[in-house]
Amino acid sequence: MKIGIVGYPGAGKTTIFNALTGLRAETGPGGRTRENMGAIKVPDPRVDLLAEMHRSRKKVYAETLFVDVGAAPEGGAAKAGLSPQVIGAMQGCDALVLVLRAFENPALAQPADPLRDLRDLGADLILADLGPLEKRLGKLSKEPGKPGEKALLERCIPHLESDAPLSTLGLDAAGQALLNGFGLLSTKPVLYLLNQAEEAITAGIPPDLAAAMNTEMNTAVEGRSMMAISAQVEMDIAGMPPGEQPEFLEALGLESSARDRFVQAAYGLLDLVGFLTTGEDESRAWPIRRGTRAVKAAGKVHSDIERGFIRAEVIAYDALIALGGEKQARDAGKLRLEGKEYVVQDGDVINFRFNV
Ligand SMILES: Nc1nc2c(ncn2[C@@H]2O[C@H](COP(=O)(O)OP(=O)(O)OP(=O)(O)O)[C@@H](O)[C@H]2O)c(=O)[nH]1
Ligand SMILES: [Mg+2]
Repeated sequence: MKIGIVGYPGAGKTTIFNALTGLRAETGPGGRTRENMGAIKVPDPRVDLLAEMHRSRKKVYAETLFVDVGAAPEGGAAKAGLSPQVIGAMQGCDALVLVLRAFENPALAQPADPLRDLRDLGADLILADLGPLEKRLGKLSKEPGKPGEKALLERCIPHLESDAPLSTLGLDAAGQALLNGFGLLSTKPVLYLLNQAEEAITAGIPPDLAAAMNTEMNTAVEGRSMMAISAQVEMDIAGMPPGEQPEFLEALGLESSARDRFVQAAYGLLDLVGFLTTGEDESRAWPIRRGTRAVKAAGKVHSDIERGFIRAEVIAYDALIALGGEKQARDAGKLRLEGKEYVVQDGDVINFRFNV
């Protein structure tokens, strides 16, 4: 899973990237043109508890890749739009974090205006999608025989022209599949990240701004959410020895770092669920798309298990923990035998039976 960090120059993208990954990419204008990439482990207390219960030698968490795609040229749809380099980097991402600057950056001429950035970035994504779709429609008009695709584009283009992202078009699975090859940006799940000044972090998102953002991002659409952090503070925390962090947080009036909350929010955007495997070797979380069938989930663990799939022995994580172990769960009738078509649920602890 890959999450792109996107925003206008000086919004704090690289600072956020560093806070998340613990890396030390160059911030400020000097680091502008570089693309930074780093992986993080998704914190999952379920893995910790399972490992404890089974005395696992190893714990494996799900991983997420973060990409700081570099700066989007300032100015919104009326101006230059996104560079091909930035568009290319965003196309490779499963979800986007749009960084909105809410602190005064002395290196920038423009004062902070997160709502302006929210609107302009939205317009930039839409503009980037229009180009390839219009080009394709032009081609299709000359080569008839693909009425389905043509009709779809004739729905998408006016929608984009009315300043609405494709995520609000209500595309069905077939439509989504047809559009897959275009690398469209406005179909991607989005997390709006308000980057606030240090002084404002305990206050959260000002109510009037939250209301305006809500209207603007249309929360009726699944896969869009927002949160506020102070990137500078988060980066400072990430760079500190763990022992010194609590005191620093307390001095700032904070209970905990925003990092874990942010990772959970970004992860939640992707509509992932996690199943778990556990034993003496390892306890491990496996991220899959919601709706994945047991046989496909088995394939994540090993292609042999998918090929030779017999059944999945499933215990819900909560039941396993509440009852205190696999034997107890089995005795209580909480172990289910599921077939290939079973849709895996978040928190299923699975033992796959297979034969190759
Ligand atoms: N006061 C304050 N400064 C911040 C915050 N986040 C970032 N900065 C500063 O703002 C400047 C720009 O931050 P970067 O992380 O380099 O921003 P960027 O979006 O990566 O910038 P470009 O790559 O140039 O587009 C740096 O000097 C940061 O130290 C913040 O939360 N508060
Ligand atoms: Mg940068």
